[in-house]
Amino acid sequence: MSGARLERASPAPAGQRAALRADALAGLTAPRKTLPCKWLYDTEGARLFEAITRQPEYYPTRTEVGILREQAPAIAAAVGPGATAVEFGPGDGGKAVLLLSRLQAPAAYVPVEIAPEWLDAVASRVSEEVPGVPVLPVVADFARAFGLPSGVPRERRLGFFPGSTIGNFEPTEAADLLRRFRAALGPGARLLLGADLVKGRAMLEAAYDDAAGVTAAFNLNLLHRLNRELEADFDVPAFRHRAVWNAEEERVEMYLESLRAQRARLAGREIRFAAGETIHTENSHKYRPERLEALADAAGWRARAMWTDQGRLFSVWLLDAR
Ligand code: AVJ
Repeated sequence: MSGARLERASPAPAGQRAALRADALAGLTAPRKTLPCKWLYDTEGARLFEAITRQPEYYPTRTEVGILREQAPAIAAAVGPGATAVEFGPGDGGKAVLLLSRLQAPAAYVPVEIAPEWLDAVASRVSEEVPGVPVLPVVADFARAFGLPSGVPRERRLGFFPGSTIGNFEPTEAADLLRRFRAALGPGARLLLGADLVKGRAMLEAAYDDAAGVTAAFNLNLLHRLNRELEADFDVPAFRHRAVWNAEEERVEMYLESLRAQRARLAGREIRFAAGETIHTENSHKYRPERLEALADAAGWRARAMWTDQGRLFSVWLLDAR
């Protein structure tokens, strides 16, 4: 497969650390403190996120997997034979295995992932569990403009973006992202997209603040990460996790709240907190079906089908490039 490359795993790249430092300094010296949610996912963060998906309150993962299983015949019929599945951010490859094993004679699987060591693991897992489907891994940051290598078949491309990862993006950024997927996949492509749906506050806030404290640990790990990687000295137990449903913006917002007035050192700077002051660490946007359709439309896609669960908690969409 010409063009696709599989790089070797590299430990904590220096460029990453510089980017983390720059983001942390900018975000923590702003009047309203904030940190980009992508930094939640170091090795420990990825492990904690995996644990979140097994919490009883966190309905999205099991609901989406249930939809993909139960609607597999309808999805496979709508997609048709010979698809090349291009997954943006494949995680552990579990959903790819589920999809590929249900599609009719998929032509290839193309995981697109920024971290080469993850990509390696996903490629091995999928090759092993879905033998006979060629795996063409691509190292790329799908959050920026990217192209697919020439070795990826052009016919019947099916983008795959499950997990409601779309929810991490502001609506205008989400539209940009869907537009980039369309550009990378080319004319005639389809996109299978998972999006979490708007629902009542209690269920949403519980999903992002589970009783076992796993989401709290996931959020607080960001401060541990700053301590580990930037030699900062945050007193982590002096912060607490908060999850709030913002009904106006239709998103769950995650914060780290300072329990008292305190200061921390970070990259030669002093960061001060008032008691009750917060760091905004993540947004998880939820969609109403009509808003998702409008978003897709604005980005050059037309909704062809939508599948949901009995409780209408989560949605899986098949979009056609317009
Ligand atoms: C990985 C972005 C889909 O928003 O539900 C879960 C991340 N954060 N619990 C989500 C997350 C806290 C998750 N996504």
